Parts: sequence; structure tokens; C-alpha cells
Amino acid sequence: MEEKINNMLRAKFGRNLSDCTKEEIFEVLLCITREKMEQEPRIEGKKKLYYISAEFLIGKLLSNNLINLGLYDEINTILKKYKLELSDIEELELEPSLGNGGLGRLAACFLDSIATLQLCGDGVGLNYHFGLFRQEFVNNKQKEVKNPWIRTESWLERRPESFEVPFRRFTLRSVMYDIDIPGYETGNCNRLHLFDLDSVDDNMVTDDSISFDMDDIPHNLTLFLYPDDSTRQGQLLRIYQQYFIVSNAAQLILKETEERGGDLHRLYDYVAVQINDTHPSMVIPELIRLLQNRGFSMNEAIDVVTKTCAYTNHTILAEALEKWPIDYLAEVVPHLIPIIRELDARVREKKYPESTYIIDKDNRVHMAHMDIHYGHSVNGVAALHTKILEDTELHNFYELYPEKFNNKTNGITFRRWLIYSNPELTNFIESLIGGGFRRDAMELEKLLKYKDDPAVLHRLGEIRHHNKRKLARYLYETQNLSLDVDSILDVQVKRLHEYKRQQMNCLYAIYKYLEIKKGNLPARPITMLFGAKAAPAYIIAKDIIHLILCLQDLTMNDPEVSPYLRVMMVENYNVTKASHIIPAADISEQISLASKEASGTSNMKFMLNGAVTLGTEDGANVEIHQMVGDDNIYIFGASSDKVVDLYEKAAYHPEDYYDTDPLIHKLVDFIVGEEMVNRGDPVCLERLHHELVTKDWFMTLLDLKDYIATKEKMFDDFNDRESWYKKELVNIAKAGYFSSDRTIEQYNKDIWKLK
Ligand code: KOT
Repeated sequence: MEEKINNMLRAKFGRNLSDCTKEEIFEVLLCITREKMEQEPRIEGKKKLYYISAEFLIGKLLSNNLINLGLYDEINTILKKYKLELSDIEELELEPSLGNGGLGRLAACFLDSIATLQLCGDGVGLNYHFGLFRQEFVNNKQKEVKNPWIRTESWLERRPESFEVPFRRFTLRSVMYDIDIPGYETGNCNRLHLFDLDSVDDNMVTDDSISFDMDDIPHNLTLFLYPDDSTRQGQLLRIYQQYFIVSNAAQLILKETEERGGDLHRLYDYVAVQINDTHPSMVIPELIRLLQNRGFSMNEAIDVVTKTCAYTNHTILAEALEKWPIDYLAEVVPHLIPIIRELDARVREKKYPESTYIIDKDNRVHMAHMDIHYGHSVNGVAALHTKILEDTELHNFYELYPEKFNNKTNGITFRRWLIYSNPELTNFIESLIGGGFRRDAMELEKLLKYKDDPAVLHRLGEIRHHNKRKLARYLYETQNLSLDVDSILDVQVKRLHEYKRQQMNCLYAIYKYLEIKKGNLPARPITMLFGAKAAPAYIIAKDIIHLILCLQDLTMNDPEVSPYLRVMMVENYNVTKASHIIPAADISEQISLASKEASGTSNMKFMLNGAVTLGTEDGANVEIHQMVGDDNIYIFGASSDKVVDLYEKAAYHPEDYYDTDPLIHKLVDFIVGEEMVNRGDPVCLERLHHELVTKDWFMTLLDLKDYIATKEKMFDDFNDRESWYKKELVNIAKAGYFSSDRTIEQYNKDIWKLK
């Protein structure tokens, strides 16, 4: 291998490992890794899965690919000989920002597990040139700038496949790029197919911004993920993007099935399609259309497609359930309209409840309704979430089709979130229980026998401290932030949304700040670390970021406070930053309003790395709680039943708390007090204050007191170091269930049925 690297370095750059640049090594390692993957056979099977998704948040790939190919240790050893570190080389890789958050990262974890289980299954998505925006902080506010990530040398391989995608106004010819997805030490690969257009023009975006001519579809179609859809133009562009994904996917599916000699009349014996939330839902009418073009009757086309497609729901938030005005669909894809109308007519003929119609009385097309009627499976992503779908959100559908509903609790790939992100912990675990957990995550339970072993618990503490030092160096180098490595690291990293309640965490920071000012000093210093991007058009979310950054300013610059409390926010939170932060965290904040977080997946990543959860009984927190037991998690807040009831009766009023509880009143008013307004933008702070006091849609004030009390208890318990490390150990030992290998096995057994 060393010779191979040196040969390639000489051929390309006329240099050796001893005198080349990091950029040159990166390029050579990229080539060697790609070559190796190209030589590996594809995973094959009679039946093939297509996981269609608008997002694949895959993160940097060099180390993970090397780990899966079994080359990581060898290459790292060679580099060390030359005083180089693979992690330093990997810093040069740009992270593809092809996703927003949980849904996109889940798709990436799934691809890793599908390949690792050697199931024949590819991902299908779009090759967004600028992806999601990159976040910068300017004057304590979020600024969105474009995020180019594709360079001449990359993981993308241009393939000969190309399809005509018909729109009302023009037909576009696609191009397909592939990224190889190796399984963990399997010797074979699947692929992620990212469709694109040669005509797309990066120069449409002239400066650093994220604005461009929204009407020029042939030139802008794959520039950005989720361009602002607050306008009609923006919504039309999303429909263009969605149809472009699914038309390519459908054409690829039929082509590959025919090439394998499959019988399209039994498509479901050869193909499983998983629809990742409703963004790819048009694949249903598109497949029906293409089968009709091949001579199928409408009846048969519908039957075959229904048996092929399955739908995953990732949220119950009303604003996220896609409902496209039928006029918009007619403007972009008129050829789908007769099919969608026919699908709707059949629902009406059966006298099903009006709430399940595909086209509502306002002529909006409910994408999820189409998926449920014309797919064979509907799944939620955690036990509580699926139950809420069955009992309330989709209850009318559940009564029609109880057999279609099933739960698939999310999972994460341990290759990225343990082996790669936390090598120290991985090695320690291996020294205790052997390497079997790398293939079978449930073997982590063997750690339980060490839960009273002081030497083991002490070592967990050392590893955490080591990871904090690494993070401190990283934060200092990348953002000039100084992390106190002896502080308790309390972390909330996830998209910014009111339901996730970063604002509640801020109110705790204010509480603690005021306590410290009064002289009530905490036993140990506390660092409250945030990371979050807000959607560019989500004003209140951006106000919350502004509040966090003002609190950072306040706590870091007050010498009375900063030794005890520092609020910090990492810029541009992404997969790379997550893998630096999570292994260093002591406390995992999972504080969504019960019933609103479908699952959460960072909760699982933190648990696997030994952080203790502070959370509500929401999403997968419920299952984490069941796994670790009451002693190893901190649960607070109103139950999901209570919350659902409050919404139904419209019985929650923030004024009831703000007006009657002096502490709550004081904390909320601090947002618009002198300390804040002096360093922030009063317009943003007043707007946020007003929102909290008059609306508070996600019931922050309802749970605030319980949250503060529980968090105080947690900080107190942290001081009993041994008993805290025991909690950490139990969390790690019980994390096996949350491996995405388990999740994928369940998808396959219940839904896809691949051999
Ligand atoms: C976004 C827009 C429309 C529909 C759904 C979404 C969505 C949901 N994006 N991310 N999610 C998250 O998906 C994760 C993976 O299932 C969940 O863990 C998390 O709770 C969802 O919020």
C-alpha cells in the first residue's frame, strides 16, 4: 500500500509521502479508495430496493469508506510513519450538504446498513450543487451563504445512464452520478444515484449568497436543497425537483428490472420502493404512467405499484405534511393530473371518509394520502410516533388499513457514530468485551458486567476528558471559542425549530446566569453548547439563534460568569461537527414538546457515546428510557397524552404561567432586558418575547419549571463521579438496539423482503 501511494504521488505530482502536501495525499487516497470500490462486485439479488429520498446527509466519506473497506488501520499506520494523521488529511474533504437534519442523515445511515447486511439496494436522490446553505454568524445572527462542495476530484462518478424527464414547458435530459457505498468488511458495494442536469449553471448564483433566478428551471434545478418555498415560484421549483427525482428513479427501476429479465407484471417480486417522507410521493403516479405506456391497464398498473411502494412518515407537524395545489402540479407535470384524479376518484367511490381523500375541497393534493392508499406499508419512526399516527393523526387511515401500519424505530450506523467518531472508546470497549460488537451491536450488553468496576468507570472518565480536549482544540481552531475542558458539557445540537425548544434551554441559561450573579455558584463549571441551522424563512427560529448568540456574548465576556457558565454555539452545525462534539458530551438535551419529535436520532448517537439524556417522553427517548431504566436517564415534562389533550381543548395559554409565576416572568423578561437589548437586535428579541408570552405554540412555559429542577438535579448528580460513570456505561451497553442494522433488518423482514 505504501508503495502504491508513493507511486501514485510520483505519477500525479512528482513527489513522495515525505515531501508532498496534504492536498496531494488526499487526492491520492481518494483515487485509491475509489479504485478499490470500483473493483468490488455490486451486491446482487433477484429483488432490489430503491430508497428514494430528497436528502442524503452522507458526511465526509474518506475515513468511513476506508473503515468499511478494512483499509483504515493500514493507511493510518503508513501515514503515521511520515508524521501525518488521517484525520488531518480528511479535514480537506468538503462535506456534501445534501440534507437538512434527521431525515437525511437517517437515509445515509440506512445506506450503510443496507450494504453491510449485503442487501441489494441503492439510494436515489439529487446532486444539489450547493446543497443546503452554509451558516455564518454575523452580528450575532445567522447569515446563509452558498455551500459548493463538488470539486474535480470527488466521490461522484458520472455514469452513462440518462433519461428524458418531461415537464409541461420542456423536456430535460438527466445525467446520473454515482457514489459507491461499501458495506462494513463485506467486499461488495451498493450505490447512491444522484441525478443532475448538464445545463445547470452554478454561475446563476453570482456572489456568496443563496439567491438566484427562480424561474430558469433548466439552469437552476439542482442548485439548492430546499430553496425558499414561501413563494409560488419557490413551491413550483420544489415540484420540479421532486418530479425530476422520481421520474429518473422510476425510469431507472423499469430499465434495471427489464435488464435483469424481471417481469414487470410482477414488479413487486423484483423491486421494493421506499418513499422517504412525501417528497418522492409522485413516484406512485409516475410508475403507473410508465406502466400504462407499456400497455398495462389502469387497474393492473395501480395494483402492481401499490404492492411495490412503501411510505415512511417522519413528522406529524401539520406544516410539514405536503399538500400541493393541483394547479401547481398541472403547471409542472400535467401528465400526472389524470392519474392523480383517477386515484382520488377510486377513494371516493369506495365511500371512504372525506378526510382521506387525495384531493381536498380546496383542490390541494395530499401527498401522504396518496402514499397510504396506494402503497402497501406505512411506518412511523419510533414506537410512540407510530402509535400517535394510528390513534390520532392518521386514525381514519388506520381504520381502513390496519394491516399497512407498522413501526420501525430509527437507528444509526455504529461505523460512523462509534468506530470512526470515538476511536478511544471503541478500543476500550474492544479491550473489555472483544470485537464482536462491531458486527453485532447487541454484544455491547456484555459491558454491563463492568458496571461496578472502578477501574473501568475511571477509564470512561479519562476517555471523556480526552475527547473534550480534542473538541476544545477543534473549537478553538475553527471558531476561536474556548471550551473549558473541566466543565460539564451540556449539548443541544439539531435543526432549530420551536418544537425542539432550544428557547427553553436558553431560559435555563438565563436562570443559571442570574443565580451566578446572585452568588449561587455551581459546584462545577457548565458549558451549554448549541448547534443548529434555521430555515432561511423561519423568522422566530432565527430570533432564537440570535438569543443564543447574545447569551454567548453575555456569558463569555463577563469575568464573574465565564468561569462558571459559558453558552456557546458552533457555526454551521453538520455531520462533521457532530462527530467532533458528540463523543465529548456529558449531557444530551432531547427536550422536544412530547408528541412532536417523531423519533430523534442524535439522542441515540449521544447514548452510544455515553452521554446521559435529559429529555421528555417523546420520540425514541421513550424507548431509550425503557432500555436504560429510571436511574440512567432524566425525564421531565408533560406527557404526550397531556399535550395532545391540551391542543384538542385549546387549553394552553402561556399567559397563565407568565402572569402568575414570578420566576418564569423574570426569566422571560430577561430576553428584552438591558443586558440583552444592549448587545442584540431589539426587534428580534422583542418579537421572540412576544411570541413566547402570547403564543408559545410548543408550550415552553408549561415544562420550564420541571426542566430547571431536573437539570439542577442532574448537575448535582454529576458530582458523584462514580455513579455518573455507571450511568454512562449502562447507556453505552444498552445502545445496541439503536443500531441501524437492527432497523434495516426489520424493514427487510416486514416490508422489503429481499433475500
Ligand atoms: C421535513 C419536512 C417534511 C417532512 C418531514 C421532515 C423531517 C422530519 N425532516 N426531518 N425529520 C426528522 O426525521 C428524523 C428521522 O426519522 C426523526 O428522527 C426526527 O424526529 C424528524 O424530525
